[in-house]
Amino acid sequence: MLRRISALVLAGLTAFAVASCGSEGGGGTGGDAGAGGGTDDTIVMGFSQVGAESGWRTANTKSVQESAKAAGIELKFSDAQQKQENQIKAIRSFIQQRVDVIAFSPVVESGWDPVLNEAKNAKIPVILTDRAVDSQDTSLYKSFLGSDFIEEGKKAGQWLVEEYKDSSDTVNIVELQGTTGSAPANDRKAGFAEVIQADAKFKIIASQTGDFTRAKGKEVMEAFLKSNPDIDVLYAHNDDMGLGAIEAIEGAGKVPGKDIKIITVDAVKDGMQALADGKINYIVECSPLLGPQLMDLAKKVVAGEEVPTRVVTEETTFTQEQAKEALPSRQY
Ligand code: GYE
Repeated sequence: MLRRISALVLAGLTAFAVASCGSEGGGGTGGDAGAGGGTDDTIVMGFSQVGAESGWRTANTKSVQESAKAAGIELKFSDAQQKQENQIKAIRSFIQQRVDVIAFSPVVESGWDPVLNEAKNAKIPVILTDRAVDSQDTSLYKSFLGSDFIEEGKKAGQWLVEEYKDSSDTVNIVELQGTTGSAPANDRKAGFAEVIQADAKFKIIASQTGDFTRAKGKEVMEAFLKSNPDIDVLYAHNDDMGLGAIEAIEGAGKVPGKDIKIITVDAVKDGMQALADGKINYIVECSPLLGPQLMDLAKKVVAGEEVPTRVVTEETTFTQEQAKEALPSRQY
């Protein structure tokens, strides 16, 4: 009798395991077969991207799409156009389709617990890519792959401290923040502030969001220039806003890189070109090439292997001279 029961249990378990392996078996019970797409052993990943706001984002999307292909992972890609509600919808739809793994780059940090709990209840693992969430419950995701944005902000501040080390004059700084509530905007601001506050000569006289876009960077910089005649430094949370601001500065008859020194983050090609041309003074690198590492993590997570809860991207910084050297071989 006992034997019969264990045989039955075993058979049941095997059937469950087989179902779980395939793309349709991400943990749901029954339902619309084939919705997950792909053949039985193909991993299906639902990926919710922030949008297409910057050169960084374009390079990141390309990296994710190309790496999925190379890894034989079927990618369901969704563009949220910088809106959290679109990302929540996309994630719900991935859950409904019972994909094997969900990866997403959260546009803002807060407000994810309900939908992440839905994924957890459906037993679909989640990998945070590029940006973090502020959930206290770390069981809601398997891993967070991306940069240390606080560190990036600190590097920007350290360059400034060094640049003005021989002067005691006030340094008037304007700041173009990234998307309000996003991890890179919060952390790049905090890291920078932490370093410069050690010296009272550094003053942030204006700080506003430019939404990580060129157009908004230009618009906000125009307003900054109108209300502040004496700007020494611009700190922009990404290259694109810095590039937009350069147009505003030139439009106001000033010389970017000289009259107003500029620090940005990302190091995408257009930013590096402006750095090499002397219009930007310093760039803190933030790598968008997260695709290969993401696919590795996804394979492990789907196979039930342990993965590190945090994977930090390696990054450097560029001066104008270093940009000239690096430009010819820059991938993005
Ligand atoms: O710096 C910016 C993009 O989240 C690191 O988002 C990313 C940031 C990047 O729009 O250009």
